[in-house]
Amino acid sequence: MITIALTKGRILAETLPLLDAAGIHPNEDINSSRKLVFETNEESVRLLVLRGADVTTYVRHGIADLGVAGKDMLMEYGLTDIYELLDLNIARCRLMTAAPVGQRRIDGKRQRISVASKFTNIARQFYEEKGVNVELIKLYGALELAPIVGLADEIVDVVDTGNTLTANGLEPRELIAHVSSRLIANKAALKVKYELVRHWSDKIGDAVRAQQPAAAGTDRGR
Ligand code: PRT
Ligand code: MG
Repeated sequence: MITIALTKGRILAETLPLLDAAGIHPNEDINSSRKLVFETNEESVRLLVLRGADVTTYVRHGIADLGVAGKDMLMEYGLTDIYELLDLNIARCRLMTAAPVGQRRIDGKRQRISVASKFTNIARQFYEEKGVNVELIKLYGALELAPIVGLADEIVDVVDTGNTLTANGLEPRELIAHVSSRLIANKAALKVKYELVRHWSDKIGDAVRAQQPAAAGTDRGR
């Protein structure tokens, strides 16, 4: 038996076609169901549908053997007991800093700046490497509000089109990392269930290459 933890939301929408091409078909429509566990046409494959941050936890603890999560989540929560097997080349975006349009950057080397993010580990490391002093404020959503109402000078968030920043009077500043979703595996499962894990990661890898032959491994320029 192999258990695959999927990230719900926009990643799920792009993961299901890959699983389909790999020959994994859930026994019911994941999108219209409120269930969290799904059996599939493959007796040996079961799917869990979770929040991105929880996918890393389930895989780390070996409850799920494989998982699909954004690189942002892997960077934030770390790869302890986890292997990154494949870049699925889906749900691409960028981790960026952002600030109100035209707002002058406070000299963070002299003065502490406040940064709001749900990615506080990533943010801490990024500013630390630049020698900028930050006070980090952990938020769980609607980050774009924080600089407007004076809760923070800057935010660290994932950006796709940038429309959400623009709509809230913000502009992207520094690129922290390019993000796409990854297939991850529990390290112990990779040894104990090597054949099954290898079989399905190969199938999913084939599906990735078939879906995006030209774009694989490259940036779409956004
Ligand atoms: O539910 P949760 O609070 O965790 O996040 P969410 O609802 O914002 O996103 P969700 O659950 O659908 O997917 C989260 C994962 O998708 C992230 O871990 C990323 O790996 C990936 N991803 C890809 C994105 C985006 N693109 C993205 N654009 N996650 C979030 N966004 C947000 C962005 O922060 C902005 O608020 O979507 C909004 C629209 O983006 P723009 O730049 O196109 O306006
Ligand atoms: Mg969501």
